[in-house]
Amino acid sequence: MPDLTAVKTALKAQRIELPSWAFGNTGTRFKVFAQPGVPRTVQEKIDDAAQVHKYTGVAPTVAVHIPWDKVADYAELAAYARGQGVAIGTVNANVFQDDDYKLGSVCHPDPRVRRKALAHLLECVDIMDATGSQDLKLWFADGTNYPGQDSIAARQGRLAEALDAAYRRLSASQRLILEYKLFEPAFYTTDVPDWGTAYLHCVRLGEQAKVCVDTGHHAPGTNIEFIVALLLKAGRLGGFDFNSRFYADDDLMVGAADPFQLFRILHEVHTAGGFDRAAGIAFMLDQCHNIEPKIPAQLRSVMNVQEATAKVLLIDTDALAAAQQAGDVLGANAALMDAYNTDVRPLLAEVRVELGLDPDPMAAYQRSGYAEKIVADRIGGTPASWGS
Ligand code: RM4
Ligand code: MN
Repeated sequence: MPDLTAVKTALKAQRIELPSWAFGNTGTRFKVFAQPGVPRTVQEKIDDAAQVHKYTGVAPTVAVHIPWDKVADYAELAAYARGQGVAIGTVNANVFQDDDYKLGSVCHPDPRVRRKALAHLLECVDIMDATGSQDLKLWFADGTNYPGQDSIAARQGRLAEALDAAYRRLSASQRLILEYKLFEPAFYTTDVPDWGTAYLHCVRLGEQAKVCVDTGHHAPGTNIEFIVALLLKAGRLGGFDFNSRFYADDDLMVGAADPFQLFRILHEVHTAGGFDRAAGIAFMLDQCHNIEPKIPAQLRSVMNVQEATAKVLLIDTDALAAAQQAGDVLGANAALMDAYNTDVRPLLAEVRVELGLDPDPMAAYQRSGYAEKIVADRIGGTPASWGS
């Protein structure tokens, strides 16, 4: 059986990154439902993220999305975050919300648009230099809607050129994290549709290029843990964008739609030693809270990742290995299911108390009065939303 002290130590050491955009107003293409008390500025997004860290103790970094989180002085923003007890994490480039990008960004047929998109990627590395961020995360909405619309092969060439230039701009401690997504907004072809495409580009680029697995970016029924195991084995898993999906890129709370899938994914991470900080796996949330309150939803999400992690850490790996070696199919399956079926909430409550936190982050946050305070304080201004 795993040593409980070691399990607790691993849970205390876990780090989960929050997305700044989870705190702004979001919705679907049908409607964005505004919520009261939503941040008007990047600083207020950081304030809200800091609340999630305050009550969980494991979420000390906030990913930013540029230009949604554009400011004049990024070193100052990093200092502001430090003042709130958190740090700026991954810098996400955004080359999908400009009229110029109708036919794509770095894969666009017009070299002028490609230059503009690349300039933005390079600007994001400048921002990383100022904030001390390690990761540049690239997701491209590029693709085509109709057969014949553009050359699939030519677009791959243009993509490679832009990635090469962005990669060359990185310093030795920075990484380029390439994210794939099956479809949407393009419907016929997507220029980085799957892990294989992302992996091929990363291998060509070099060791500092890794793949991001966004759990919402696969076809229904895809075995994501298999992809994770392969990428880990190849040393090319940069990290996760965690969320839940029922149908497409739903961006719901991680572990909500299929907590067992999250457990299976994290089991592969554990098997490969990926919970070790040195493995460099980034555990990030990429979610939108359209109808639920945002800070509690982020708390719930962090707790869902912690619960799945705790269950994985409780797997009796010796019994599992012995059963696998002996061809004991049911025994091996039982070793996993025993851990999965354990109620780890009391264990996590203990971990929090040992960290000097409230055992129940959700209740502690609700009691704090912060939710009421931001509704009362944040009057006027423009609430943060997609595109601002
Ligand atoms: C994309 C992708 C990116 C995220 C944007 C908002 O679908 O998941 O990671 O930054 O959405
Ligand atoms: Mn994502």
